[in-house]
Amino acid sequence: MSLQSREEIRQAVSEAVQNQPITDVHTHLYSANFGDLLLWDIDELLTYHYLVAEVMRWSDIAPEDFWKLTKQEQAEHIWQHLFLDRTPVSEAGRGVLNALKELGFDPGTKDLKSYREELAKRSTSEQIKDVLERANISNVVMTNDPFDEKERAVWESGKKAEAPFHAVLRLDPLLNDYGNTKLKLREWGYDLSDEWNDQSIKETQRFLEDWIGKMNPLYMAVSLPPTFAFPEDSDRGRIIRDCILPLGRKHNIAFAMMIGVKKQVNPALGDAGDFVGKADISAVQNLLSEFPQNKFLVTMLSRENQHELAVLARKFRNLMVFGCWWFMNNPVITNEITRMRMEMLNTSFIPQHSDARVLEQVIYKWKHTRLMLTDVLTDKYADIAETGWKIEKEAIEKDVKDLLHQNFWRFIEKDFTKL
Ligand code: HDL
Ligand code: ZN
Repeated sequence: MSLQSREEIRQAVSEAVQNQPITDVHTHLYSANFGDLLLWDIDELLTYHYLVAEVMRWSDIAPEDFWKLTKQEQAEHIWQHLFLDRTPVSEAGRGVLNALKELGFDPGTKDLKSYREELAKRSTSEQIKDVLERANISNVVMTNDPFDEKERAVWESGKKAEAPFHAVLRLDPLLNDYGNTKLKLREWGYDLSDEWNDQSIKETQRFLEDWIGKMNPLYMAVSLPPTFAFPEDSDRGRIIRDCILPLGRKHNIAFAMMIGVKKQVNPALGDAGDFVGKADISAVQNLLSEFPQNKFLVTMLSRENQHELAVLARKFRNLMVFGCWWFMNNPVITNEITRMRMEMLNTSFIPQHSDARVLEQVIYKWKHTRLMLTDVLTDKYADIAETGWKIEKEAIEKDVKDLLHQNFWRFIEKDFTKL
């Protein structure tokens, strides 16, 4: 059935976007068997580090005093300053209200106590099932850090990611702090030399392959500073060249680079203390060009890097651009970035990931993304219909499936050593 009026197109787009189960390609969520590593409930929603940063602009509390409060007291402090004393118009504030609404609560009652009491009746597994169903999410990709003692213990006990959760091998301490991490790896039995030599390469690769074996990760990932450079005569440059990329080719595992974070510019704020900087994208260009048999997932944190990242993806098929990361995940920017990507890459990109740290966040992060994507796709299809091209409902559904699911899995499965 071909659609020609804008309203017909919008209706078909809205249904397709709503009905398409999503693969969420980057989150900080965990399957229920990882225990309290998975954060959920209203107090975790309210103490999300995005809201901690925002409350510090109104409250006079000293950060160190805030951290001494209980989780519930922290949540109530944020609720008072950001929700009761003023309207929660920020993206993170709106998100809490939309999460409550989609969970069947009435945010209009502003009755935090009742939300807390109702959620306390649920088990973690029940909440995971309910939240993923409401958000229509079919796959959740985790962030798994072998250097986090608590998480390491879960993996060492033999636990695995439970469907529909999938593991990712996150490597920030190895790539961004090798000097200290080397000492820990030696404690774990990896016989690393003082200088970088064949022994170091062999043992670092052994460490990586041990964890690839444990986790069966969909990709290896790292967050990188705006100063990230490649090639670079540094520990990071050598480990990427000698270990990450050879194993990526051997095991057909993508390397995800999340570039542009200035860590801890205000350490007193904890996770809320990270900042952003424009990166030199030539590092990505050099990697893509020198390693055509590797595949790279890339997202960047600075708005100023977004246009050149989209243009770079036009040059290299082994680059998959993904998400509107962190400070990019605001409607004014996600709308701009998604239109720019579609105008330059057609539908060959992954428009969003939730980056959720708290389970219920996927409800609002994906509600907001679906609203944005519906607007963008309606405009794009209307532009095409205006030329006399017939827009078919089935074609819309196929495009939406690519954007929200298939582009990721096709890229994960594609082996660039065999192209
Ligand atoms: O490094 C990352 O994966 C980032 O997403 C950080 O976790 C950041 O604190 C975050 O949650 N951003 O949304
Ligand atoms: Zn993240």
